[in-house]
Amino acid sequence: MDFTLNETQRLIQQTARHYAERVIAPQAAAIDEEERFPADILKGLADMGLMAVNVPESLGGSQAGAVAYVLAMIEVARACASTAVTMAVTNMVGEVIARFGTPEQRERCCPRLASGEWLAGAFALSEPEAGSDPGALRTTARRDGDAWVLDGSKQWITSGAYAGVLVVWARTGDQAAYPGTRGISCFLVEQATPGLRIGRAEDKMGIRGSNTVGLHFEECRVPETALLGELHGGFKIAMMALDGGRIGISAQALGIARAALEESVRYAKDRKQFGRPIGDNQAIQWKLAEMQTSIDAAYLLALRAAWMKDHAVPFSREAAMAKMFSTEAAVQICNHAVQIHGGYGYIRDFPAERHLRDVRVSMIYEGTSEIQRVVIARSMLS
Ligand code: COS
Repeated sequence: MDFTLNETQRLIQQTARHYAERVIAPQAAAIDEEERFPADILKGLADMGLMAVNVPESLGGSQAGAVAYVLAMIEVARACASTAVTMAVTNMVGEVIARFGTPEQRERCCPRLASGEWLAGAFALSEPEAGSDPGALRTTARRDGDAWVLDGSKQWITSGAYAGVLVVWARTGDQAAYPGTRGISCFLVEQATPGLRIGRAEDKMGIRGSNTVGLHFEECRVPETALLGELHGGFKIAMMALDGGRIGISAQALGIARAALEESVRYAKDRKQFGRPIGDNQAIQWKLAEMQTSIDAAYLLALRAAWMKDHAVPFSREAAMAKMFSTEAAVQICNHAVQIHGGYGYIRDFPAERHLRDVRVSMIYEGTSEIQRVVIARSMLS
């Protein structure tokens, strides 16, 4: 087995690391503190091709593959989790449009997302009553002449207030004729479309620099060309996009965990108690050893899922395994990091507390840990 990165992957990793360390990391605490949407940073990421890593070059993307995307995501998340999730969702949106869009949709949206002309894309699937069960969504789209008219509400939408384009799922077939997940379609709605109202930003525990809002569609008219993919075929598009997205979130969690571990190692060497560095104690050593081992295991799971995606091998189960394991390990690692830092882990002078707040949501969004277990077990039993 060859674990060597190819030249493109190495280049993307180095580019992301350099930018993350030089530009993003120094701002991360302020981004969190001020709940600042990192617009300048996102533009910088776009200039380096990191907002459309898996989008074809012909559409302005980097076409560097899923493994390269994982590597970039780890570096960005290691510096700032808020920036990383914004990057993750935008990459997912660009990819879904590149894959399912008409030539016109691809050419209108992908280059704008890739270049940063549109700072972000948004993925509007969840609703107040439809989170883990998106098949229960209630937003509707009805045909009116040559337009679609959307009505309903979405919730937890990352970058909803800043996205140039929002991918929106709505019910196009009535429940009787199209039960369950069958009558759902997918639409591209651009920012400032009349009838689209952006709700208030959520006051979150972590990733406070990312924007999370509700969306309200009130007689929101979009042209018939806004339909993405096949009529009534939207649910599968969401599932396929989330498969890829879950690899990204597993990498985000890994990046945050890496930062927490590196800071823990540094602190264990510097901090003296009872006349010697706390890292001399086995209690600390064991924690560090377990943290490092979990990170390596999570890294291999994420890379395997990404490699399968790059090689067009079905990867839903592996993406779910990577997300479940990486995010749960990362939460534990960030919790250990706070413990190793003692009282200093609980105050804002050190980043350990931010990592713990930031990482927690990774077990929830893009499919909870419980849903990942459902995906894994179903694939085993089917
Ligand atoms: N790729 C392609 N198609 C898929 C798929 C995937 N990964 N997963 C399911 N499908 C298809 C199924 O094959 C089925 O197709 P048919 O209608 O042709 O049989 C259809 O989609 C419905 O699938 P299923 O019956 O399994 O749907 P369920 O409602 O039972 O939901 C889970 C399945 C739980 C996996 C799904 O609802 C899910 O992922 N939930 C979490 C959603 C989520 O991540 N929310 C976060 C939002 S973004 S922050």
